[in-house]
Amino acid sequence: MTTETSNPTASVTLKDLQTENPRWCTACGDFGILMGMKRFMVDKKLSQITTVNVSGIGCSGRTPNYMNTYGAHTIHGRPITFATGLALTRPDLQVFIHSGDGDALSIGGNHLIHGVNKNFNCVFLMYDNELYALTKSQSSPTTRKGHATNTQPSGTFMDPLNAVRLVLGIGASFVASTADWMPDHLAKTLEAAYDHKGFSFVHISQRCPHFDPNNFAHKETNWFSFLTHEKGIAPDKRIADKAALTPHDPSNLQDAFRFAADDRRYFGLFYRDSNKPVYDQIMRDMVKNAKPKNRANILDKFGINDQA
Ligand SMILES: Cc1ncc(C[n+]2csc(CCOP(=O)(O)OP(=O)(O)O)c2C)c(N)n1
Ligand code: SF4
Ligand SMILES: [Mg+2]
Repeated sequence: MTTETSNPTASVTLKDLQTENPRWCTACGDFGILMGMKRFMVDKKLSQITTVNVSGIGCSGRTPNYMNTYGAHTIHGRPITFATGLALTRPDLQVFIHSGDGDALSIGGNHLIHGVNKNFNCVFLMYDNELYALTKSQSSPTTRKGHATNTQPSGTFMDPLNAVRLVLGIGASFVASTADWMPDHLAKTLEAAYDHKGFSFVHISQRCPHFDPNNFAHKETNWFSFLTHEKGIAPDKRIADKAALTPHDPSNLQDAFRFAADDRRYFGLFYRDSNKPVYDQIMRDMVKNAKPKNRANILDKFGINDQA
């Protein structure tokens, strides 16, 4: 999401970013994502006054309240609308979108399609706890088959929607995947997403111990692999020696689809295309290059001529 102006202030610290205590359940994965965001901002020396965190609604939607930056907790499924306006009019700002699996793929699915396709400049964090948490455990598009929720108490009967495959199919220019319990990998993923110009889609496996305590065996490493490449994202340093590593060139779209469809989960950079046109840049260039028009009597040509 590289922006057009350089950082105008001195380094930010973790303390500067501190706000009220988050109202999430104990051990919620959202704490890890919040910390990953803060660490990334400190490492990258981002400014509080040019960073905007935008969210929809959900437990995930609370993050902007807990970062001492500018922010907007918007409405369910609509953070992309708000963020598009910011990206169009304020290229000097760093725009981060925080959206849950329900927010991004159910009510906001249509907006996600067009946001990804337009490739406007932002980092999109999809918190995937595989259910609607704030509204107390309903099935979401990513709920795993067989998992019981309040809306499907005898077990969800559909296969989950694969968000990574979906956005690759739409033509995303940047697709990466990480997890809330890997702070080092999460921060590096955000850094790679930020360095990319365009819509950077970051899928985050997120624990919801309150409604789904057995999801994600976060202490084990035998169910996933890190995608590795010199131009990719380095594996999480705390567990790199225990986890499987899979070489993958992030310019190879066909392989990206193959890994996305695999039963095994992969963390790392699936795909990056630095040449895809960026919507807000195109729009700004259009405005800049537009020829001035004489606006006098401009409405007359739309009038109905009674004499004709
Ligand atoms: C227009 C509208 N419809 C429905 C709701 C109720 N609602 C609030 S959050 C939510 C689902 C949130 O799920 P997700 O996006 O996965 O976020 P999580 O809570 O899991 O982080 C729903 C249906 C709402 N607030 N607004
Ligand atoms: S309900 Fe789940 S996602 Fe929401 S705060 Fe609690 S643990 Fe986190
Ligand atoms: Mg959710």
